[in-house]
Amino acid sequence: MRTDDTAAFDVEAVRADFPALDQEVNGHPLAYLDNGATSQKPRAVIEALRDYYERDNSNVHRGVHTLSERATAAYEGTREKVRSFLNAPSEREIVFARGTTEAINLVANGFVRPRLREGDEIVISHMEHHSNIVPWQMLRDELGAKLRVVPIDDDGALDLDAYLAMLGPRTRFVSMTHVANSLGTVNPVREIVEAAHAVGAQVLLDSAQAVPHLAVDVQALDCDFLAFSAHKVLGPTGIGALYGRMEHLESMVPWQGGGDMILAVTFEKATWNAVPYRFEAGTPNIADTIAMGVGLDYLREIGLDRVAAWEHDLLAYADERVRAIPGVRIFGDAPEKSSILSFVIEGVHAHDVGTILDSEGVAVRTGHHCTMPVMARFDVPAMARASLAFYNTRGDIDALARGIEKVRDVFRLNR
Ligand code: C6P
Repeated sequence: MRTDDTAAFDVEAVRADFPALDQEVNGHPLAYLDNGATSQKPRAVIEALRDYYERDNSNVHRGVHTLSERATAAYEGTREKVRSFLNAPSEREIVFARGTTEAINLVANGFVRPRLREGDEIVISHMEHHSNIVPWQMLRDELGAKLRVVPIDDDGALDLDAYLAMLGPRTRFVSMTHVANSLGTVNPVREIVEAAHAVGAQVLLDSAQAVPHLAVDVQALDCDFLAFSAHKVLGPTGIGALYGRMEHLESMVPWQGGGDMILAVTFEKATWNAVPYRFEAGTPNIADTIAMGVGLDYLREIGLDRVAAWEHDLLAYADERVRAIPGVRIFGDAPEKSSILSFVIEGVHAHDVGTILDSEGVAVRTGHHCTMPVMARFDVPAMARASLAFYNTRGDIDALARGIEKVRDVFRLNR
């Protein structure tokens, strides 16, 4: 669908672009509220995949034949789309990776590892996804560095004062989530970056949960690196991107060796290709990269301001509906919050909540959401999480609320 800034947001027109939303699950219309795990895909993305395989399928950067040239142009075209989506200065600052996890590991191994000395400190927060904890633990254990963890308060907000107090001459790197996947907290990333720079440290933002919901401008944020996954932002799985400041990328060693990342190879040595190809060893994920660009185009056409406003309203409605149900405890009440409603029903395991909700056609995620330290912080083994997208409606939220009432009925909590 096409919209302009003044047009009202027509959610039904948007929903018509997403074939998977139009189905019944267990005899009920699907209420897909698991967008934090992965978003549904608009028809344009699905068609881009099919078109590529039907017309342009060939390898990139290698052939002089027409198909290869078409594939290369479309593949490299996505680099420009990502650049413009993030407002990066140069498309050479966009590295394709399998997703957020691989992008963080690339920075950990290509940028931080060679600079890390024993006793140096890496700063993360208590609300990180495992993908932004484990790579740093691995470096810490191997190189004798320290991992400092910024605490969060009972609302799930970052303790900014504790963060500022943690920074010092030993701080080598800060890697922080932009939006927390289990709490929805939107972190004050501009302040986080500025304070880290003041002590000479660089910052990576894990924007996996930010990019689908808010406009992200790497120049305004002044971050050094930023990572996201296409599959959370309307695109396919298995592809994502890393933004890295050119001076940092130029200084980085390749992490994986193979085809496409070299200029010349002898048995004595290899010379590296230019940035960003130096970090993209092997035949890349061509079709999914192209489709990622189509997903970003789609989101831009709708407009992230409109997306944010719609989701903000929906989250407030969901919070009000769910909070009113007795025995429900909601986690994450930070002043700045985006699109996530995590909860438990007292006396019921989150997996049972998820199963009963599914029987009502409501898809939520249950478990630790790859944030076990967050579960420990709030002293629960697991949470249920409804995560919203711009194609969700108040009807989806009503279905969620009815489903929670059903859980309470099944467990005889309504008596
Ligand atoms: N969170 C969720 O249900 P990958 O798997 O590489 O695409 O993304 C990892 C990742 C990193 N950071 C954040 C903040 C994330 O939310 C995720 C993925 C999904 O919350 C799947 S565990």
